Amino acid sequence: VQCAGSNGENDDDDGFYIRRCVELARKAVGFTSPNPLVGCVIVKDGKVVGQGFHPKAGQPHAEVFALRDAGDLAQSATAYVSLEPCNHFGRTPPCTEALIKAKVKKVVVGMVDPNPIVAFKGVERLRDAGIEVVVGVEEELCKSLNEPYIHRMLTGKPFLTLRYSLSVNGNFMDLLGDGVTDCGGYYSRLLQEYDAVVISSSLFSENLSVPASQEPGANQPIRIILHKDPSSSNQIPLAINGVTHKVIIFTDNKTVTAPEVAQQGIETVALDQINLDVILDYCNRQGLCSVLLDIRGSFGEFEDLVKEGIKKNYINKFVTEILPVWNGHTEPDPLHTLKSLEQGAEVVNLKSKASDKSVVIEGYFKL
Ligand code: AOF
Ligand code: ZN
Repeated sequence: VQCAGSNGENDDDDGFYIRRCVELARKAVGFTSPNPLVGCVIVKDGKVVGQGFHPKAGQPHAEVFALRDAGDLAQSATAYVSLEPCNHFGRTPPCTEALIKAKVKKVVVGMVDPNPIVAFKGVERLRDAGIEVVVGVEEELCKSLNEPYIHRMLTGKPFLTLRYSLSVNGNFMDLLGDGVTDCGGYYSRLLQEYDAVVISSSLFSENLSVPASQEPGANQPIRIILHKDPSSSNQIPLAINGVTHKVIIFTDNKTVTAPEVAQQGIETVALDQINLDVILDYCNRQGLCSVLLDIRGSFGEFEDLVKEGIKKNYINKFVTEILPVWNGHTEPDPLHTLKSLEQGAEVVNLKSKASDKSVVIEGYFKL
């Protein structure tokens, strides 16, 4: 690939190639946890001679694929990586050694790896080997690529997003504006980015849509089903028939799941109390970096979780969809109690996107 006006030697080109790394890294969205999304490009004399991305935990890192792609051309070339190359033996050997062995001349790094085993050590190792290293090119972009990974690395908790739909006059709604089945719709794309989605068991009993990413070959998040209503215990296995993605049911000790649940290989976790601490700890132990709390169905099941999330600063992000409907659901809604909470929460970095079906607003809780 010839890039007009780039020779890999000036700062503008550095940004260009790191943006290309991020583009490559995104090909694996949803598949890399607990590992980050990483892309790598090898550039020589203004030409891309190798590129790669990290496809999945356990598989080689981005640099290894890019170096393989470049072959001998990697010698004296510049390697661009969206995340600091690792300097440790994990499931795979250190990328620093692969870069040194390939005799690259320079390495441009998007951001330092927040993983304490790696942080700055990768950069140091490369510099010790006489390689020129530039750190922090398109850093904000690289950070936004790996929000969940960075958050879990720094806090030991998965990145948590709250999703819900409202009518234009602010009532909760079960519906999704673009429908779960719309490929390319915001909901399907949103799901694809998450490792787990927490849903209400009433989505099954009320015959609402069970979330799945519709994009071809997309990541299907693990469904965590909250099962707190004893009266619906028999409906779960019936509705789960035909669902091929991984499902975990969290029950409180008062509810029992029907024997068919276990027969379908669905794991049931019985808890004294279903709360966010337990859900997030469980996900963290499973190596899941991101969790979507999808508020539909039985709103009451989410009320305490949302309250706990706001109180303990566990909620990182919200995604609100406003539907072209007046009224909608009139039941008590999960955010209702929050209206009387003394504690407020500041949200920042708002973004909105309108289609003919809805307006989607997202933003971050200032933690
Ligand atoms: C990179 N490039 O493509 C990735 C990196 O168990 P391992 O061997 O896969 O190591 C996982 C750690 O390596 C992960 O936590 C992160 O610090 C780093 N991931 N590093 O230079 C990559 N995936
Ligand atoms: Zn590595």
